Amino acid sequence: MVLESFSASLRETIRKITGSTYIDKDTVKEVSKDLQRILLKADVNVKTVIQVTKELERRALEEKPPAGMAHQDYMVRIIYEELLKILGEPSNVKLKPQTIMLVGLYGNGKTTTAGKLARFFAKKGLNSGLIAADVHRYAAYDQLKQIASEVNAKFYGDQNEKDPVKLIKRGLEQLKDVPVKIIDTSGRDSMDAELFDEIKRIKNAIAPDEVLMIIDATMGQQAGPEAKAFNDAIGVTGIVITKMDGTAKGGGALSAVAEIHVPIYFIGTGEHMDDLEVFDPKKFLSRLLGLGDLESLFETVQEAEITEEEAQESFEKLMTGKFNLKDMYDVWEKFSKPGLMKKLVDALPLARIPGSQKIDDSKIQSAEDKLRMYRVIMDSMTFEELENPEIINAKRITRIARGAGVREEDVRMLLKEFKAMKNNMKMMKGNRGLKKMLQSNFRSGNFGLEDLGIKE
Ligand SMILES: Nc1nc2c(ncn2[C@@H]2O[C@H](COP(=O)(O)OP(=O)(O)OP(=O)(O)O)[C@@H](O)[C@H]2O)c(=O)[nH]1
Ligand SMILES: [Mg+2]
Repeated sequence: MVLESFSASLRETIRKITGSTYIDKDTVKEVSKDLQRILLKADVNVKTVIQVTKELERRALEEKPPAGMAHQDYMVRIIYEELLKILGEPSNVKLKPQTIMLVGLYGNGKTTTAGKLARFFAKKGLNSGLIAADVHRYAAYDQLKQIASEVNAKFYGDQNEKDPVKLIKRGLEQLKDVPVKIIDTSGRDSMDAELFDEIKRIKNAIAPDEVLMIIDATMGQQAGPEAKAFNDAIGVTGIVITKMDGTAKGGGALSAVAEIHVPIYFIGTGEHMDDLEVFDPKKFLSRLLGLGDLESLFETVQEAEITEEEAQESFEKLMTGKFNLKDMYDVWEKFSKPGLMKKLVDALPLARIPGSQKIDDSKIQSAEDKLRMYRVIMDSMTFEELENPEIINAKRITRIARGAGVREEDVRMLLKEFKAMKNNMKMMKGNRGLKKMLQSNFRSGNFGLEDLGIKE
């Protein structure tokens, strides 16, 4: 994904800051120049780039970091805050029964997004019905029908009906027991009066709860005026920027759209039905900056089907230091899904650690291999051993190693790591304030930069 190279350069800049011994005028200038180059490359408009970097320079030189915060960290925080300003305010669909109308230009991804949204709602326990209201393109009916079956959504369409308003009204009636109704409308080559007339007529007739505009990221800064035109004409409640996976212009589209003050709800990151991400400016940015995003870490854990209760339970066990190998086995089992580790690592606050290396895929691979090996080792332990690892003596180690087909050192390493983890947790236990904060955040899933000391 092109965003990755953007992210890599930003992380490089952050590393430059956290790795420097002190922040002087030269460092500030250099960082500001780096940031200019990175933002321009991401297609953010020149005026915004200059505004951001000027403010960065001013604040970095004039402001004093709050007590206890290193100047380097404060500079990272300023970058974060200034970039956040160009991404707009977070907002999103509500998780309740509703009618959503999708609008946008030809080929921008409306029909695909209809399916992605149905899947998004399904994951939250809400079924969707898709209504094919693109009466102009003959193949549109089949395309949406196929997508609906792929995501297990209900479908309504009528290839003989040429009036979209009549069609939609019948569709809404048919699907009245389905909580979320998503209406796919037709696109045009360019903004024209006919298109606007049609979508205005639909909107007035059915009064949808949400009018989502679907915009292709490859439009870059041009996404701004397009969004403005649609918003002025029919009132847009939220925006989905698609094709963020394939373009260097994503930054241009995001910043230009945010400027017109219509919230960006989602970004599309691929052609598959799962390639839809909730757009949360804070999360998005901390991930780009490599500051770690514990909130999306939490989400990833949830995706791996760990319920909140399970997470809470594991957390409590971890915090009491009373967990045993079996608990660790359960957690690792969930974490050893292919690809999950990479997601987790991407979400962790690694880049903030001065001198830390970017964790590359081969390292992740070897961590995954190691976890897999540990699971094999644990598979050849008895229940008693898993519950009371203290009883594992040299004789037992020999037996376990043989059973798992690994070296005795590997078994010892596993036990050593387990012990270290337990000790760390015990040390944390002594810190009541820290425990309380972590626990309440853990429960609400509400981790943020604040927790990393970036915000006061
Ligand atoms: N890479 C990528 N491709 C996407 C994304 N969203 C949609 N597409 C592709 O873009 C093309 C057009 O998508 P559609 O969903 O048909 O667009 P549309 O707005 O419904 O088009 P019309 O109905 O013709 O106006 C398809 O090939 C999709 O697979 C995305 O987020 N990433
Ligand atoms: Mg379509």
